Amino acid sequence: MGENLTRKILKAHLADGRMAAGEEIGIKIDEILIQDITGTAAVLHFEAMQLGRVRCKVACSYGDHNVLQVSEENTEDHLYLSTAARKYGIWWAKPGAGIGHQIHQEHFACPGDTALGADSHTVHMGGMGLYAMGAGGLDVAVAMGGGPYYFDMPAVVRVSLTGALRPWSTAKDVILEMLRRKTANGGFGKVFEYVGPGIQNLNLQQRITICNMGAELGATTSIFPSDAVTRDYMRRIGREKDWREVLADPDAAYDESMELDLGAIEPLVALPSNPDKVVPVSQAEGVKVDQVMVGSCTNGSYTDLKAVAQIVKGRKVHPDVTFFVHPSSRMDLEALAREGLLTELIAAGVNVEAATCGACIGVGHVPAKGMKSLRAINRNFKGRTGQKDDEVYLSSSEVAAATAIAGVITDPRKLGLRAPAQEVPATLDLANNPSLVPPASPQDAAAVRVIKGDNIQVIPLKGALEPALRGEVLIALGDNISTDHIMPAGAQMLRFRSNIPKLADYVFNRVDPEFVARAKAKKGGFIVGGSNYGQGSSREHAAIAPMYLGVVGVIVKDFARIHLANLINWGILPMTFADPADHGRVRQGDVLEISDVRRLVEGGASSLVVKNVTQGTTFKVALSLNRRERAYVLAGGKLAHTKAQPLH
Ligand code: MIC
Ligand code: SF4
Repeated sequence: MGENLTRKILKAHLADGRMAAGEEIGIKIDEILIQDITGTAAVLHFEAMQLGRVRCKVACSYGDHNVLQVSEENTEDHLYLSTAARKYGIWWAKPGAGIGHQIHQEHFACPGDTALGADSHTVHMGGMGLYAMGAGGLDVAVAMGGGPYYFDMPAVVRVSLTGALRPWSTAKDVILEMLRRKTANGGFGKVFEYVGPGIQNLNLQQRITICNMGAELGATTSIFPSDAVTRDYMRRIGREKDWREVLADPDAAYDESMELDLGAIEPLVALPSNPDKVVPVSQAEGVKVDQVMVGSCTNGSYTDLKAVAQIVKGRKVHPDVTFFVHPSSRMDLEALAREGLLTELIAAGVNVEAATCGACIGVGHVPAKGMKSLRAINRNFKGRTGQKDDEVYLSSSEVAAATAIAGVITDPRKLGLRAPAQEVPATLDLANNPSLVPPASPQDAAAVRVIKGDNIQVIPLKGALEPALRGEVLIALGDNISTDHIMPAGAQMLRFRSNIPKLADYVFNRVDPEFVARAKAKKGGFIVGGSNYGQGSSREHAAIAPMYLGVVGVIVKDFARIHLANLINWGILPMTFADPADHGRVRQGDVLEISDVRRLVEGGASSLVVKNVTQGTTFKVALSLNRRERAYVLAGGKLAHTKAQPLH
């Protein structure tokens, strides 16, 4: 039996462990991505390692989320990141260059490499034949220092694509169809490896869109081979020398397989408020919307912008709709402008905004109460726009453009237009990208001063695990709680990403504004949640800030991958209900007690008994920690554990 692509790349990068599904492995990382709202913490961790320069093939820091610098704290973060980048051997993409994933794809990504990013959508790079994952800042810092990245060996799913997309069906609809079939945690512990005759009919950017939004499946990552399509794209952008063929063996073995006929896919829409609430566009047709957006790392590329320009050409945005576009790369916008197509967007009344995450993360275009939005982006978790009662539909850029013209959700097949071709740019002048700044040479680096403003605060640590735990259930939640619910983003909060004591004041702010006061009054306690707890973003702040408020344990039905790793890294005990029915029995305000917990964790216990003191009952929870993770939890987190020794 031959080997699949995932195993081939992992084998070539294996630093520790055995590649059996579910067992922990450590891999060497080639390419690193950090950004301006997780990167300050990652760089602080890296500085604590005192290694001087990064020890990976390439690292780039992207000023992409806070491009508008709406507060001085954001600008201070950029100053810190840019000066640190120069000194430590990291590239710096200036605010306005675009969204990190797209810039990285264009400038640095090399097929066959491993990539790790302090952002969940780093999986984007899978579309170019990289094995790429998102992680918390602490894990990324270790990899920047040359240390292995540890995670559980995933099961590899063969997704066999046949046929070709019909007009008006897009790559976005392919990933929405995956979400419809598999749901938001259907990818847990899995890599989706796309193969089959259909992949020839998807261009590089379409493959990227599919892999990018694989994050919403909870997948470890997704990957396409690097083939003639990849080579053609890399030739166009002037990087053919970085191309290499990376394929699965023809007789490769897989852990699971599934089939998808591209020809059967139709335009789809995800209803509010989770990316897996997918229905055919016909079921949402006619819904009046106030806002339409095209952008994000999923839908902001040249391919999307060009499709939108072709649809709105000669038309006008509906008077009741604000239609805004955030390009994901300034180079892509430039390519569009050179073709004269930018004019079509402007003339139609589309607001062409900075190349940034922008409204995707609640910076700008916050809907008013009662407004509905349709967005060609990747996430519609409730409150993510900055409006706690928002109603966001997700779709392709084509459905979005048609809707912006009509004012109601519209099936673009009814426009009577020819479907726009899905194109990648003919060329990109990457060598002249004015927004990419190289690091100083090792000789010049010594003279570079890292500027750390007042907003860059030392990250607090937790104390060692207590002999026993006792505390109140501070909040009891249902399924699919995202890190956006736990530690919201948006302009108001993002300025405090480098200042945990201030940021912590917003934990669960949009779910329960009383949470922080309660956590402070009770001096911490427990969080109870349902299935897929911590889905979405990689932000380790969703672990650090609750830890700062005294949260000692989280008990849920099951966790999302990156958040689970972050809880362990920051010393919070992650537990799952042995009997999921117990989830419904625990109430906010119940006092829980876990006796002898420290000794049990030290002894490698795989389950614990929790006493519900208020109700006079007990229930069992599972504890799934390996030796390394136990050491972190016992010490009060990974940093606390490694304080006396180098981090890697
Ligand atoms: C997101 O899409 O939620 C973000 C903002 O890009 C996050 C990173 C963060 O919160 O800093 C992610 O996806 O990891
Ligand atoms: Fe930025 Fe949105 Fe992509 Fe996150 S999902 S990296 S906020 S564009």
